[in-house]
Amino acid sequence: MAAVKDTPAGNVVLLSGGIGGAKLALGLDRSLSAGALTVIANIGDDFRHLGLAISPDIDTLVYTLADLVNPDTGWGRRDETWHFMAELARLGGETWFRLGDRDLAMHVERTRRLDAGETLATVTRETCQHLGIGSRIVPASDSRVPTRVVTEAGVLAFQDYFVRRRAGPVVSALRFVGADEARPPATAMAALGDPGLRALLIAPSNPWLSIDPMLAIPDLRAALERARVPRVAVSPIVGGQAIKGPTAKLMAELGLPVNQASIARHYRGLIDGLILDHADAGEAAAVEALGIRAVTTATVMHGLEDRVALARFVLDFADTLRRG
Ligand code: FO1
Repeated sequence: MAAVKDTPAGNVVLLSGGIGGAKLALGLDRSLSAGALTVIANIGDDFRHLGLAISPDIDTLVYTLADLVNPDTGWGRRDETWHFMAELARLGGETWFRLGDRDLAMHVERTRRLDAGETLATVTRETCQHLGIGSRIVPASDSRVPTRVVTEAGVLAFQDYFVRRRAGPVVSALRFVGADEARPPATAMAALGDPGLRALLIAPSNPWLSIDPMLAIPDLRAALERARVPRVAVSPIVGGQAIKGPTAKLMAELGLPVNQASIARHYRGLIDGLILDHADAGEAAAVEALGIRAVTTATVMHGLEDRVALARFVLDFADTLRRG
């Protein structure tokens, strides 16, 4: 599809997790002029595995914006082969977290550079340059902020909970270890404080698993709280279900009604507007009662056209919320 560039000038910041957020990031990347988009990426899912530094949400964003992502899974590389995993299985190695042969190059190179003392922000920026990505992808912090999931089965590392146990154990709380001391990279703070900032967006990612690890970083939360530009989130819940992943299950386990008011309440003080799917038009009034503007559109993104259409809707809605 030929990308029709959006007209009003200004930079945009998107807070994003992995698969769902990356779809909106792609729509924004294709709608805005080159370099106008900064995506601040969740690092709560990051871990060391097989000696390698894994940053799943960064890689999902990178592969999506570089048009290299596996369209079937939403993570990892397209045209992937799995010889490494097969040989690892033959040796009795750990295979619950799958690293494809092409994806392995990303991990080996990132690990080498981090171990040589480079920052995650630098490695990510240069990876984007090598892959021809015009937008900036910036980790929420250069220091580690690993998510710990407090469950009926004990306190679990994020990928143990999410991938190995398929988000099965009932969750009672989440912890973001090191968040209090973490600082966003200078590029993230510069993007958030940019006088040319047009809008601050929150992707339709899981608010508790993917966005909260970033909001737990004091400077990031404060930047959202004091922003003078329109702040808009896209709800990840459609018709009482998560578009993808365990958001609805998690909300129920945390004792929250699985509805739009719960999402709005969670982001209260951090957003001016919430975008709902048409299916949830009946819940707009409950969101507005919380002092947050609510509008509806088609939020389920199947192809590139849907991603671009949602991106343009988000930008247009944000422009209507501009304060004087
Ligand atoms: N998700 C899975 O469900 N199974 C996997 O084996 C798996 C491997 C994997 C490898 C690299 C990568 O960047 C992502 C990977 N993911 C896998 C996805 C990822 O762990 C989760 O979807 C995110 O952490 C949640 O945003």
